[in-house]
Amino acid sequence: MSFDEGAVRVVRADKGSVLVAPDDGLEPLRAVLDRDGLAALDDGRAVPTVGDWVLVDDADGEPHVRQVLPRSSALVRDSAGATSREQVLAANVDVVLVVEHLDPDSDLGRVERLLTLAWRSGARPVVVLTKADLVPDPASMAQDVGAAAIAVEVHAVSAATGAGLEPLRALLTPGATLVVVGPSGAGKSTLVNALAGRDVMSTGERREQDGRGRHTTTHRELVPLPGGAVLIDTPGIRGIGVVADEDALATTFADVAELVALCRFADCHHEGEPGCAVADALATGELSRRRYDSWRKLAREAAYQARRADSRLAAQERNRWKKITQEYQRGMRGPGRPRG
Ligand SMILES: Nc1nc2c(ncn2[C@@H]2O[C@H](COP(=O)(O)OP(=O)(O)O)[C@@H](O)[C@H]2O)c(=O)[nH]1
Ligand SMILES: [Mg+2]
Ligand SMILES: [Zn+2]
Repeated sequence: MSFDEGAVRVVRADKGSVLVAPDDGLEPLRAVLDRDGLAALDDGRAVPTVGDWVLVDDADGEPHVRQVLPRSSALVRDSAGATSREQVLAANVDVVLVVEHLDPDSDLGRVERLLTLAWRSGARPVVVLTKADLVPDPASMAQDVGAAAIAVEVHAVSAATGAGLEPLRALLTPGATLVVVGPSGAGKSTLVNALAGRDVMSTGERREQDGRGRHTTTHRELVPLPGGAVLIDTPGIRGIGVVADEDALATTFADVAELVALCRFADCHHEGEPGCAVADALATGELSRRRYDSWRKLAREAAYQARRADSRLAAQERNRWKKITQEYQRGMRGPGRPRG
């Protein structure tokens, strides 16, 4: 087949290569990254990730990724490693399904964290509460979660009974890209299978049957759904880092942001200053201590990452000038002048 005509979608990204889905709907094909694929990282050029649209060149017989097209949205996590780089989890996503189980009890702090990640991506978040069949009153539990998910649809579903899946099916419009994020065991792959109408992903249940490793979903993977939408399944990511973004935080915590705007001092730290609207709301119970703590925690992380990004930027700038200076000095010696 030929890749001449237009972009193809990355179905799965591996080290040094990607699987792409050709338009003809045939089996995905492997394309290697350019030989300078790793150098591209330092260059700030995009390394292809699942959901990316890429141009592939197979003129020399071996398909390789020539270019990653600009992204309409990117789900970015802080990869907190020594390299302190951001990791793009998925690209060109329209809807982020924040998946959380109802049993055991939902972790609201985790939902808030993933909502912040979703808002920052540019995609629209929707909360999906799984395992509704295991609790007596899923509707009221969904309402509680809804209080922590301002301006976001919250749906309680059961993949076991099929209850509550209809509103999610409504999101699967032709051409739409959705991604599921959430802890391991929340039922993400089970949900993907339920929406796909067939077992495309292996789930926790199967793992017990065929006795394979502990985590069944090991790769982020793009699954085509009937009707023309695609869904990206992800493994549960422990301690997912939110990448600094004041706007995303202010959207997730719109209620807190509203209070902050009412504090008497513009630079209020909400630590006992007079006229602090946040403290007042805590005192009356209008703002819960839990939500306040969750907001403070994410805000601190965001501030830390912003500082780290700044120093990273400064280091890059220093390197850039060093290079320019070196090139300039080489230039002074004269280009192409015979040596000695
Ligand atoms: N009762 C019940 N169990 C579910 C539901 N969804 C998922 N599970 C179970 O939860 C476990 C983890 O599911 P899995 O999809 O692998 O979770 P993932 O790690 O988020 O992909 C499996 O044993 C599923 O059968 C549900 O709606 N109801
Ligand atoms: Mg899974
Ligand atoms: Zn205040």
